[in-house]
Amino acid sequence: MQLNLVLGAGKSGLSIAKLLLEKGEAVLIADDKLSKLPEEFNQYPLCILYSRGLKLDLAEIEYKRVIKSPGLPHTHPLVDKLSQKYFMYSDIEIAYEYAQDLTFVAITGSNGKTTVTKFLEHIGSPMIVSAGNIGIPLSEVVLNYENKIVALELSSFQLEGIKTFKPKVATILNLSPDHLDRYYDVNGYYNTKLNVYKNMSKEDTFILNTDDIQLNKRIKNLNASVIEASLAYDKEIHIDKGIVYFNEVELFKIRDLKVVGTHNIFNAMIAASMAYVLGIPVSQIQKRVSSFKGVEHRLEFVLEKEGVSYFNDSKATNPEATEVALRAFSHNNIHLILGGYDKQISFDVLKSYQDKCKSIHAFGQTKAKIKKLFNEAIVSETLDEVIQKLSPAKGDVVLFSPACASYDQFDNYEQRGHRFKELIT
Ligand code: UMA
Repeated sequence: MQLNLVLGAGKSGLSIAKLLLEKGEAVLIADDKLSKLPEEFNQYPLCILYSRGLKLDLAEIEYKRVIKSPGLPHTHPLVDKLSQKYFMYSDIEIAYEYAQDLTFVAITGSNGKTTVTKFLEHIGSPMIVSAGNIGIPLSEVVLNYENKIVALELSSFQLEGIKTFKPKVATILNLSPDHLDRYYDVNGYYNTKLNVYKNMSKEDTFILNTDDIQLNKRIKNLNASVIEASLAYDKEIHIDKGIVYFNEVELFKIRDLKVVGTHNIFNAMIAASMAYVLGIPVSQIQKRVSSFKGVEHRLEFVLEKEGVSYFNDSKATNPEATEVALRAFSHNNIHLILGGYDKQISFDVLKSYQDKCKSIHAFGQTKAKIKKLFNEAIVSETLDEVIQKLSPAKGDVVLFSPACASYDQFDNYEQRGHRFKELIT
């Protein structure tokens, strides 16, 4: 019996190993850090953990196939050696080969992938389930579901290792430089993204963002049927007087969205259009689009209380992320909450947004630094204290976008975001 080699035993490695074992395959797992497999693997006699880590002697054995975890770079000596002889499959490709009765919607791009994936799942739930880079390995979904549509977030790392993967609907949301530590240059990164449509044909649909110059410059050999989308121009998917249309069909009114910012109007357009192409009824699309509150901790609309809207943006762990959040609001009625662990970085980029804020609150390790930048900042020791001091009026926005990591008072940004939500509800 030939062995499958799984490189890396994180989320995707362990999950694809389990799927292969369930299908009766033999698996050798190698990982630099893992010394013992989780207990559930004891039930599989055809599974071995290679105890010496990702060592070059692993290349001496013959394999049926080699599956590489997305986080492992090609420059890793073992990966480099094995790739001279084997195709480096991603877990996505192998899971896809075992997927029965699942329909795939692939969502990639540099920004917004997670939001669009979650948005689409929200619109189409329970028929649509999410997976992929979002944190749920595709193999897990393949093992647990049949007859579903999978909204699959794909990173460039995952797209490096696909061969036959053929989504029914796909998009590349946008292209901007990222992961340049992994690619020789920006073209290497962009070209990997284009892999998402390489197996698509006429009966499949590719949604093309015609506003993205980098993307449109590079698209070639696209055999899928193309539906064009634009925030500014009259394409098939377009906006007219505050309403998003798919040709003549009204998908939703922008004023009904709970998520804020132009980038989120675009995310909603794409998710709603994908749902429409997949046959989700327009009435369901309209209803669900307006109840999507965003991805947790990313400019997430939490609630409206006494006319005040509360947003949790705990994921904003640097000033640039807070700047994006501030730009998303057009009115000057924000109560901004900043502060946390001191990474010794400057908050100066936020200075020009002072006029948008009715009050600025500072807490945690960076409170003095923030107070120095904003004279009027109200200083507190903790987030709990900040919430007690808040006094927003009807129509105002409370924005928790701390611009700092959370480690001074919390384990992580998720815990911090949950505390914020607890305090305001
Ligand atoms: N490892 C080694 N040697 C090394 C490097 C890693 O043995 O030199 C081992 C580690 O000990 C660990 C495993 O490899 O056990 C980690 O593999 P991985 O980094 O591929 O992580 P996974 O846990 O499998 O998670 C991956 C994605 N991670 C990356 O692409 C880095 C997750 O995306 C994804 O959610 C998950 O699969 C399920 O599909 C995360 C991510 O950061 C969120 N993605 C990047 C991004 O969004 O920018 C691309």
